[in-house]
Amino acid sequence: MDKHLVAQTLEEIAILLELKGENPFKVRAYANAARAVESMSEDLGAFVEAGTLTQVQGIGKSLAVAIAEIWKTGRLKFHEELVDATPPGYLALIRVPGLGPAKVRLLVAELEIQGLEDLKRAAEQGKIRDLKGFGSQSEKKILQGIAVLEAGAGRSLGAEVRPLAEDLIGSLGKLSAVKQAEVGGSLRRWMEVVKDVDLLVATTRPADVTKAFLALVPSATVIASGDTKTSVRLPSGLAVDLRLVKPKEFPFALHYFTGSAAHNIRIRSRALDRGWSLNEYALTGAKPPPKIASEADLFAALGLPYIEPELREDRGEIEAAEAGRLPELIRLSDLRGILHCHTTYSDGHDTVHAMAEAADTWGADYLGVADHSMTATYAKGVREDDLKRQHEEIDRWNSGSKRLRILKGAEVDILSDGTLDTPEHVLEGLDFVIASVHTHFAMDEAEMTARVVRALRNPYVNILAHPTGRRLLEREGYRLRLQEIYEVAAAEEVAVELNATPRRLELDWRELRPAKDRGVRIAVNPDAHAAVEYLNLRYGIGAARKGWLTKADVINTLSYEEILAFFRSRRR
Ligand code: DGT
Ligand code: CA
Ligand code: ZN
Repeated sequence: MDKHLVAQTLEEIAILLELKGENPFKVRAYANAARAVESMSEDLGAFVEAGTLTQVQGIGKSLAVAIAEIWKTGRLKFHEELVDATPPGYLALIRVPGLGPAKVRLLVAELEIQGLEDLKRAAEQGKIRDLKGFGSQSEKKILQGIAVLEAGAGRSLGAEVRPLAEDLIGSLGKLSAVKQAEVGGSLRRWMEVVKDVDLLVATTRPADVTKAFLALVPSATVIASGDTKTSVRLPSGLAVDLRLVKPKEFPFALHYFTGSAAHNIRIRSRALDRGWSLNEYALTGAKPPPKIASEADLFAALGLPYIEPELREDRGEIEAAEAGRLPELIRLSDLRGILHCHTTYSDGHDTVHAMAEAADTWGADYLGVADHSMTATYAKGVREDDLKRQHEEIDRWNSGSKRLRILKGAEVDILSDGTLDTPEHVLEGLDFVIASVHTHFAMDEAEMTARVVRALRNPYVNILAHPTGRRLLEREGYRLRLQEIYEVAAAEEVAVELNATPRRLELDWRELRPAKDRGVRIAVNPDAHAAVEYLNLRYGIGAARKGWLTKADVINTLSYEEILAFFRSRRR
């Protein structure tokens, strides 16, 4: 059994209880327990066996019993009863962006809506706008939400499925029957959105491995299972494919099933040019190919240096490899500072002190605190006197014995005319300023571009945050002439953010090279609203590597002194 599946079941119970209109404390208990299980660093199974689950923060007595039941049987009777008692379609409705439990209950009660199709019809026929709490605008939003769901159907955020995939591969790798085990597919290439999970194992005992795999995902539906491949679907809808190959086939299979398909086609034709034939199991031909024991050997046989999985998109990596001009990709360990973090002064969950302690433990040299500014009432923006108190707190920390320095920053709103929402005398007191668009998304491309350009020219602005406002699988970004943004950002020496929140991950990795080619520097920022969200940086670095970024392209690889100088140089 895998802890992520336990967490998913608990999370779903929280949603089902909320839909039922249950006591909010009960709802929160399940949601908290789901989070506790998800973020546990110890082995959940050991706690279950020892009967010590209640020692884990966030898990009470009855939840401990529930978790043990899921762990041991792969299911939970209470969960199944809830699913049975929930009108069909409820769970689909709650996934529509903007629809919370209260709205779903109302739609069902008033319009007898039972699923997405009913909802779509009702919205198209204009039946929703007259309900209490809805309007023609929300009707439009519902239709957009359904379209997004339809487009993203069956796809998941990479970050959401990666922990599960890595844990599964870790468990498989420990089996004595397994020689090698890797995650493949789009997940290994660090795509931001993935269709499924591809796992790859080298073994001479496929039946044993298959049996062990199925025991790890007891609640899954088995779609197909044989000696070379087992496909399952998890209760969440996520498909997982396990491929089993012989040890000598592993390098070929790993390369093939990592993809992308476009990259594979290029590599296969390279093999053909050399008189060989390449497939997922072997390199063969009249002229005997060299011995291949790894992916690196395979690339070498084809006259290429090793190409990192993130780059395998046929976007120039083969040409660059051939010319010896592959970038030395940035690593997580290159980051020296963490910028763009929220605290309890605005909508963050942790105090300045807690964020700083955690950043210090993480290994950062500096932390850039950047709470929302005043007009951001949607995010509890900080008032001026509160900001003063925050600065006193920061000064106290900085004069203490800790190695980590805290930078005073703010995330200020770019108003619709391109001015900032924060007065100059406040900006003056900050070490750095992040500017972002959080309102009035529905501008045309020219207006939005002019708005952002004006903000970039403001001498206090240092970083343009989440430049297009997209939410993966939820909404497209607003329209913006990015080329123009790059030119101005480069000239003004304003960094552009690669926001590492899994649902944002933008600038999109496909845009990083065009930006960098124009001279734009990038800030890989966690946009953390809690210290645990420093983990986002891993996903940010995945996207940065996918976008060919090196250490030199990213400002928060600079030392504390260097980044301060970078921020200050703009104001002169
Ligand atoms: P996904 O699942 O849509 O997020 O993306 P992938 O890349 O994981 O695609 P998937 O799971 O369909 O297949 C895994 C890999 O197998 C893919 O990256 C490359 C390889 N592959 C699959 N189909 C083909 C194909 O028709 N031709 C070639 N050359 N490779 C393929
Ligand atoms: Ca895949
Ligand atoms: Zn923001």
